[in-house]
Amino acid sequence: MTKSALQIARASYQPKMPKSLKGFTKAVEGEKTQSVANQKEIKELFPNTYGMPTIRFEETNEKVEYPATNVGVILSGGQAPGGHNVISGLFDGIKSLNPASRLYGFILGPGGLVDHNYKELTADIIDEYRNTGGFDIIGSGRTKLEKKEQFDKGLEILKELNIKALVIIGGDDSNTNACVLAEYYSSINAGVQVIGCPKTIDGDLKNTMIETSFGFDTACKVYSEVIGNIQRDCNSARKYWHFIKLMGRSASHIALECALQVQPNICIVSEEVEAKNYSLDDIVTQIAEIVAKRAANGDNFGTVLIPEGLIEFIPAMKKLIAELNDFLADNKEFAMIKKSQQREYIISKLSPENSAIYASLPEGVARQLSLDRDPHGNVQVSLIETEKLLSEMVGRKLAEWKEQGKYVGKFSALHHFFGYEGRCATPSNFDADYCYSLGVTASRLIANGKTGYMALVQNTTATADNWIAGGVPITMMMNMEKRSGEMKPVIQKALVDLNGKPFQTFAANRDNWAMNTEYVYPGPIQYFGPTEVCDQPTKTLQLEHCK
Ligand code: FBP
Repeated sequence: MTKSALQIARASYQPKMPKSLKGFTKAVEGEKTQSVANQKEIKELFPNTYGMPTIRFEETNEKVEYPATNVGVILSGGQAPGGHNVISGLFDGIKSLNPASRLYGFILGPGGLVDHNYKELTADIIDEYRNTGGFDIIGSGRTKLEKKEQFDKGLEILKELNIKALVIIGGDDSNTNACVLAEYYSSINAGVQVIGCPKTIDGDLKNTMIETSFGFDTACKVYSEVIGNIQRDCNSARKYWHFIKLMGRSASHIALECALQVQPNICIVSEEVEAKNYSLDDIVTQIAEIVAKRAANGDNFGTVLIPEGLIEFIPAMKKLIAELNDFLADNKEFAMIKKSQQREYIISKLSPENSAIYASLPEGVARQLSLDRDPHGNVQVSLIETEKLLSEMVGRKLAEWKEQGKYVGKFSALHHFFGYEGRCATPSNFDADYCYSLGVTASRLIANGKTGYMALVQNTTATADNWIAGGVPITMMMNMEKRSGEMKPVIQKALVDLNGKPFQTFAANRDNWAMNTEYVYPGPIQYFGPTEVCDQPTKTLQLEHCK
């Protein structure tokens, strides 16, 4: 395989690690834990893995002999930069404790465990993937591990390969499933430990114990580089408004972090939209007002950042989508209606409130809402081109204002969606170091016989030497939520905290950024060079840690 110069140089990068993981370690138990909410229900559902103490690893001079242990690893869900480093850290970690230990990777996600699809990850394979982006070492998948039959089928292959511990690298749902699996294997004395690792570019797997999910750092830096480039182009040509949608599913962490990095003219935060009960028209009016004010200053250009999940957070759109879901699921007649008449048909059938909103939507978006449905009959909101929806509606509003003599300016919009561009990027030094440390930490949790824990690395705004490695019982992060009509135990998702420092900092600056072009151009991620350029964590982490 031909490699780029950066790939070759990166292959020999030695990730920085907490002092406590470099030599011999001992596990120090903290307080016993409770789930964040619904303690009674969670305790009943997880009798074997509930209430365990937190774990912190400390350096020791005492050498302990560890038996050779076979370990399995799974990459679950969407790609996030640094996954390969979790695996290389895990590999080096188990080998450092006993060179006869072996690592097996299950292919294409949790489905690989159920289908007995695996490969042994040997040193030559691991070396090919150190410090690289992507999940291609074993692939990833979104199969949900939730049924007893899947657990039992998985156990067959774990037994056959003599695997004593399984590491599941995933987001909130995958780690919820890891916890259910840990509980089940404990309850039947299967002799298999299960350890989770916090992954997702979305940044929504974080709490009092987990400071950040891996991949968020790199993905945000990649998007910010490109947005910065667009801003420089925008400020050079001074003729376009750029509407930029950013991945992140429900939470707006990515959009907010990018806003803090690049200082755009506008950034919408879904959590604020919901809290303030904004309508689509409120959002459109706010954007149009800024466009008009900038035009009055002669600035017919700007940038708007839009979080992927926005549409679901606009209370009125949520209601419209719910009615459309029910209406289309029960309506046999609809499929018979000619395409050109479907819009009018829907408008005539919806409740007056939703009908008016639907009628106000641009043609393309209205069609997406009525046609693109997932296997459960839901509108696939992620396919809705919110960036086009907003720019079209802003354009219409400005045209009205122009007729009324309230606006004089030119409005020309361009659209972008950044998501996949960042998910497999070469991990930043932060993610390379953080992920490698998470992998080594997972090996230590295994060596100490733990199950139902998530590997954690804290104090991440300090230098890596001073990071703290340990584990948190997954049950501690859980609460009960309604999923597909049923109450289920799940890891609580972290949305943007409107009282938190990152949002507050953005809110304190946004009026200035809207009117005065204060763009920041972060440039590409730097892998080699001074630490203040190469090793900085996200603005979100720095602000949360008050730096
Ligand atoms: P995870 O939550 O599994 O980490 O995935 C994150 C994500 O990148 C979201 O931001 C995005 O909405 C989704 O995956 C896209 O999914 P897919 O890869 O299936 O297109």
